[in-house]
Amino acid sequence: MRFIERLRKQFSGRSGGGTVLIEDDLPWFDREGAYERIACQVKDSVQRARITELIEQGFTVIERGVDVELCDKAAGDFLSWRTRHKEALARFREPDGRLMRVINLHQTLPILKALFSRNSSLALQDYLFENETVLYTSLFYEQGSAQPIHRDTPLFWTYPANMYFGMWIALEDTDDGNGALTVIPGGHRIGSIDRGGMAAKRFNDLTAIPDMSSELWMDYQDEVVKRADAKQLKKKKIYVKKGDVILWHPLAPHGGAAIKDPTRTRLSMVVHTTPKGVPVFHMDVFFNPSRRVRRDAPWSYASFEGRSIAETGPMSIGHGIEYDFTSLT
Ligand SMILES: O=C(O)CCC(=O)C(=O)O
Ligand SMILES: [Fe+2]
Repeated sequence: MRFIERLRKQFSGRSGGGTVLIEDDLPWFDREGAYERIACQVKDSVQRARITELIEQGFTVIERGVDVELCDKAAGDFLSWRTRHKEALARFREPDGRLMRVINLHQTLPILKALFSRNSSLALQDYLFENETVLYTSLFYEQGSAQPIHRDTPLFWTYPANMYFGMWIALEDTDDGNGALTVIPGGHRIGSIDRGGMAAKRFNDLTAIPDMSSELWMDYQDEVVKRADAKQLKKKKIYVKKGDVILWHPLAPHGGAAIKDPTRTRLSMVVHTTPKGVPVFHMDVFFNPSRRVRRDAPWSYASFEGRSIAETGPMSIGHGIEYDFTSLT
């Protein structure tokens, strides 16, 4: 281990106060007394309605959460980046031609950071997090994801639990042609799932669970969908306009609708937010509830327009594909 890393570890160990277990706590706004507190503290009726929708439905839409001119500028910078790297990007296309989602593109195209820092949904998130909202990671989509319904929690598991929002920003209008974002309203309230028990069916030793296990991912998402079906909850496509922001609850089941017109783009960016200093864990922790973890985030934050952006790594595309992404500037 390099000297500087050793120092950092020692320092964070001291200031972080050792390790903790992640209790399966719901956030304060899902607990008793939340409505009274919100009624008392949030005077703005539009803001209060959004918070109520987020609590009850698992998502809310902030219309014009981002200025449309900024959206056009961000889309323009993405499209010129795509043109600049047309040849290189060809290897990162799915068999149906769609570009794979781009991870942390905001680190290459700074305009994308402004979609976060100038986003009017941040006030609401700061309030619900009871802390400063930070950008943890981002995903940029050229086209609809057509992704099956899922929860993000196995890959965005925080300490304290459920301190995460998905903040989805439309850079174009969405409809059935380009595959709107889909949610299951109420799907965040289907009871707790015995993740440790689920994992024990796949792994004799829970400490052997990797960061990402496709089997466990499927087991968990299948259970989420099964429970939502049992409660007769239905999928709903959320049609939005350029500049609108969809904010989803950490436990909200969501996905991408089928794309009817594969020639269409659906330029959008998802920012995964957390409160500042909160660490985020993956499946090795999510599926092993007795695993102790550090209580503080190991990454540092850069400042951008008065907001904090976690230094969680440079841009990349596709998981586990070896490539020198520094060439795609
Ligand atoms: O944009 C979409 O269609 C889905 C995105 C999503 O599920 C995610 O980024 O977590
Ligand atoms: Fe997701």
